[in-house]
Amino acid sequence: MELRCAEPTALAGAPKECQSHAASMTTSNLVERFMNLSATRSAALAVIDDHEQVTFATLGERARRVASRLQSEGLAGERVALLCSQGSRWLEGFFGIVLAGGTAVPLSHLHPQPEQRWFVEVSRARAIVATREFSEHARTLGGCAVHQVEQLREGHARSLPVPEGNAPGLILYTSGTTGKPKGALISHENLDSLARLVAAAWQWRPDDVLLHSLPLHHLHGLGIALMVSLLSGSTTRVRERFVAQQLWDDMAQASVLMGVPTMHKRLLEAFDGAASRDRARWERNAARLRLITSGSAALPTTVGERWQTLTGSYPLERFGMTEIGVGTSNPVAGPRLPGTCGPVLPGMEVRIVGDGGRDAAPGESGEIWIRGPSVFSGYDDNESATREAFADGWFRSGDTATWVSGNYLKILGRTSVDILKSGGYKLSALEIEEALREHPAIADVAVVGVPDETWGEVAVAAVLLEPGFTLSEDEVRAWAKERIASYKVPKRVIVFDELPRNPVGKVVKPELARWLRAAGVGRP
Ligand code: MCA
Ligand code: AMP
Repeated sequence: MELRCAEPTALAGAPKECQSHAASMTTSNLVERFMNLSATRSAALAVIDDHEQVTFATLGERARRVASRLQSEGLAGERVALLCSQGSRWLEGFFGIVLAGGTAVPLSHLHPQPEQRWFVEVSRARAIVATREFSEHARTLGGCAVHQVEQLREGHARSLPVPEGNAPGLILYTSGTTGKPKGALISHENLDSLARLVAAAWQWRPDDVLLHSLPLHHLHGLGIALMVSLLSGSTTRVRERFVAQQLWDDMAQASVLMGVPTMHKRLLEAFDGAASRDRARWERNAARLRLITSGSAALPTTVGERWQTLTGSYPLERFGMTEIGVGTSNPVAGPRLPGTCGPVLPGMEVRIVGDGGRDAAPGESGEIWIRGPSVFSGYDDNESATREAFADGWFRSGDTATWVSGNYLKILGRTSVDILKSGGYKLSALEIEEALREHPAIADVAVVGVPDETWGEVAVAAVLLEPGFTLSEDEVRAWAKERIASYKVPKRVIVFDELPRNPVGKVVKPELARWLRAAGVGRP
């Protein structure tokens, strides 16, 4: 593949090494595409955030300066954590790290300090790149150096070698069936392929404007939304956080909206609660959008149908995962089947595999297995988890599904009772239990997912107390919030005298869920 760097006019001193790497480059490269865009789309707006509007040329130039400074600090090729506000500076930090051949480890301000410290430690990050507002806090996160993006981007840009496509560019932490989250190693090629395949399938155009308020420490916000839009040379309107009323107004200048089902539900609730004058304006705004997508969790058909009534189109649902990118997608043009995630995304391979590793017959269910260029290479420093996650080169998703209408994927559930999806975040019951067990008054705890209208599912903790202790729900939640992200903190904490157990003493979670329903927790 020919590697074309940004033209000197757009990026002064464009790296000569880029050309020399071109001959040996066989994989598609994230950095190459990003740098090309800063020349070919130089004057186009790449990002609009709450502070500024930045063109592709400026973004590219700033990222190269950040990379050059990181290089001179001895951080080329190293793992670097990123604690930045969402917007242009996040991208400058991210691309600065990957342009320097490093691996970015995005952190989130939604995590309390002990969790952030754990991510820094376990990822073996050598430094933290932070925006001004987070840099003081970042200094409390471990022994590594902290660099402020606003200062890094003030230096001079130097020549930089282009990293190989299979080099890890990103580590995203994802909750699993073990206590602590696992770090998914995502290569430049993985991200680039994801962006390419999704952009092609969703007919992305340079004049698209994506409305973005998803968190950037997860693949939906980072890869499926931001990278698809950015690497297509189009504009991304990034909001620091999701505010429904604001998004309705933002739609006036946007063409694509992506969200998790909880966001869609909240948007529609805000619409229903608004004054008729606002509703009329918002309805016009929504009608301008060419595409609304939903993912990360199942979209209730009632929510999808409301969007259809408002805009004329049912939201496009697709199946994605941190480890694989996007596996299937309903079509942009063509029938979208509510409650399904559509056919296989061109460029990917998806199977539904039943017992004994054979493909499930039509109408049968099985586990979703995926193969393709956006599938990650493995979990960081965790060979056994990586081995278990793959079978014959296929990634085993842990989701149970069936094909409907021939080739549309319908997700039926998960193979593990310990994985929850709440408002699009994957939560590990075991991780939450492990955190709660640290409380001196808690003798034992079991966490289960309970269906919920707004969040899809919420975590509920059933606890047994140490003799002589009392503990209120609020006390447990407040205590937990200092240790785990508040979106992981169980929405309800119920004290029991005993828990349903099997003969070997393990809590029988389906039975516990029934107990909770009997106690009035969760939908009947
Ligand atoms: C916030 N809270 C939550 C959640 N979000 N609790 C459970 N589940 C959640 N998802 C907590 C807050 O900490 C707060 O707790 C209380 O609920 C009320 O918060 P609120 O201000 O109403 O929420 P918010 O800040 O507006 O957040 C709602 C949200 C957010 C915008 C829907 O959850 C969100 O950004 N979700 C997206 C997650 C995502 O990007 N997943 C993608 C994973 P308290 O009051 O106690 O302090 S990647 C993936 O799944 C693959 C790749 C794919 O297919 O996309
Ligand atoms: P994560 O590990 O956070 O990337 O979440 C990936 C998981 O989200 C998948 O394994 C599915 O369980 C779920 N998921 C993603 N997209 C959808 C969807 N459109 N409908 C239902 N579940 C989904």
